[in-house]
Formats: sequence, C-alpha cells, structure tokens
Amino acid sequence: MKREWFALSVVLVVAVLFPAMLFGYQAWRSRAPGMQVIDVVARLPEEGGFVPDRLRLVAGEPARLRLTSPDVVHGLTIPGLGIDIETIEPGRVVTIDLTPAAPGRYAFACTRWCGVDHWRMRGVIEVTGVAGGGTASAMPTAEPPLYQQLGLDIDAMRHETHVMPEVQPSAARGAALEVSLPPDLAAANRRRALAPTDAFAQSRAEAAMTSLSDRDLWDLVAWAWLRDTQPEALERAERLYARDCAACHGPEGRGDGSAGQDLPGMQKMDPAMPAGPADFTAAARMLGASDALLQGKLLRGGMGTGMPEFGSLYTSEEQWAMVAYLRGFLFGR
Ligand code: HEC
Ligand SMILES: [Cu+2]
Repeated sequence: MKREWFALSVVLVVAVLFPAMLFGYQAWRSRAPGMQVIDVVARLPEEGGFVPDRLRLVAGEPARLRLTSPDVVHGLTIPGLGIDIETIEPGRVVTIDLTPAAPGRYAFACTRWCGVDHWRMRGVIEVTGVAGGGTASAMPTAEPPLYQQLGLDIDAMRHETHVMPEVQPSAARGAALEVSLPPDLAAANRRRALAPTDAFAQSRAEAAMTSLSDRDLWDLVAWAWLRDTQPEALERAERLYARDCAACHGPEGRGDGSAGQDLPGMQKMDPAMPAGPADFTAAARMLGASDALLQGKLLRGGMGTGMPEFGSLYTSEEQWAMVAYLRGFLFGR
C-alpha cells in the first residue's frame, strides 16, 4: 500500500507537477510582470505587410515584440530605436525586448526585398509619455529641410544641361590642384543649394580661375562635392544603397533595377520627363540638380512617381552621405 502511494506520487510529480512548473517558468519568462507583449506578423506587402503596422508604447516602459512570418524571409529595422533584425524566417519567432527612452514616432521597415512591393512594407511605433519618465522635455523642433528653406520645387520640370564635362571629373585630381575653393563651394550649405553645372559656370567666370582648363574646373567641382563626406559615412551609404535603392535604381545607378520597371517616374508630373527610377549616371539631368533637391526627394519621396520616402528611416547625416554616394556614380573619387 505504502509503495503504491509512493509510486503514485512519483507519477504525479513527473507527469503533472514537473510539466506544470516548466510551463509556468516559460510563461513567466516570456511575460515579465507589467511587460507589454505585442505579436507582429510580417507578411508580404501584397498580403498586408506588418500586422499591426501601428504600435503604441509608453516611454520608459519595457515591451516585447514577437515577430513571425507566414510566407517568406523578411527583415526589420527600427532606426530610431537602434534595432536591426536581419532575418525573420517563416516558422520562427523573433523576440525583441525594448524600452523606448523618449516619446515620438519611430518608423520601422522591412529590410529584405521580399516582393516587388517590398518598399511598402513599413509601419510606425508611437511612443507616448515623457522622456526618461521624469519631467516632460520639449520635443526638438525639427528645422525645415534645405529644399524648403530654399523654396525649391523638387517636382518641377528640370531642363537638361548642356554644360558638361568631356571626361569623368575626378575629385582626387581636383584636390591635387590645391586651389582654394570659392566661398559658394567651400561652405556645405551654400554648395548644396547649387547644381554642379551652376558651380562650374560660376567658377568659370571667376578671374582667379582663368588659368584652369575646363577639365581642371570640373575636377575641382567633383572635389568640392565629395570632399566633406567621411569614408565611414560613405561606406554606410553604400550598404544602404545596396539594401534600399539598388532594386529600383540598379546596382550601377543606371535606373535599370527590376523592381522599378513599371514605375511612372517623373512622367507622372510631366510627360516630357523621364519614366521609371532616376538614372544617376545621366549627366544632363544629374548635373542640373542641387544636393538640396536630391536630399529633398530622398527624404520626402515622389508624389505618386514610385520613389519612396526615406526621411523617416534615415538620419540627416545618412541622407547627405547618400547624396554624396549618388554623386559618385558620375564623379570619380
Ligand atoms: C520602388 C523603387 C524605388 C526605390 C526603392 C528607390 N527609388 Fe529613388 N526613385 C524612384 C523613381 C521612380 C524615381 C523617379 C521619380 C521621382 O524623382 O520621384 C526616383 C527618383 C529618385 C531621386 C531623384 C533624382 C532626380 O534626379 O531628381 C533620388 C535622389 C532618388 N530616387 C534616390 C533614391 C535612393 C537614395 C534610394 C534608396 C535609399 C531610392 N531612391 C530608392 C524609385 C525608387
Ligand atoms: Cu518584407
């Protein structure tokens, strides 16, 4: 009788109590007290994209995101919260614990070319509350982007320029000339307001530059454009370009990426303008565009042209580094 009781209690412990404890432990682990747990399904954009695509969190309060994919491999970036998940594989759960420090809107996006509409796969985390959980600090008021400060219409018809270099301008040759740059080219914000052709024409008209050949001047322009971007920033832009842009604009910047084939491009604005993604090697168009315009397009996106906005995903340093990277399709380093 005693032995039977003993056997029964062993069975009880092994079959009931132990699994119950294990289950309890797991439940406890996956749901720390007070932690908000949100399940996010990453679907192909045609099937709905991120569901939900709008999350609400509170500053200073820990939260857990559990990501799954029912279809293909996706990725996730939440730049404002420093989160980068390379793969969300079908059948696996990716867990992210985060505690947003400050209120604000944090955009997130898929980082894998999961389908033709990949770039539509985005969402936003709205964080409410006060920074650091303490007294409310005023949100930094963002300065309007340069193209707005300059009153530039980035959707306007752009006339192609005829003032063009005969050989590829080289920043290295420009630097070797050891000529001091005119003020409009020396200060980043003034240079960014100028198209390279205007910079060339202005410099050509300067008395101090008469001894320089046209080729020298173009080299100087290339130098002025590329000199202030740090190598690390440029490397980052290169990686971002491969991840976010090459599928439409092509790996060589020719506007021939497969994901961009059916996009209206600037023809949406005016039938006389080019269709599809911009060709960054087209000198007649690119040399007529200021950095302010290119950054404006990048941060705002196109109005129904097919060009997505990256202002919510890239810091302003990344945007300027990207513009410098795009210049590299025309200007040699
Ligand atoms: C889904 C396709 C697509 C992706 C992805 C895309 N672009 Fe574009 N992009 C376009 C199209 C289409 C245009 C032309 C229409 C326009 O200017 O709005 C364009 C235009 C531009 C222009 C304006 C060029 C000019 O001469 O006015 C810039 C700058 C640009 N893209 C940069 C980028 C960068 C940088 C990335 C990656 C971070 C990127 N694009 C990703 C489709 C795309
Ligand atoms: Cu995706």
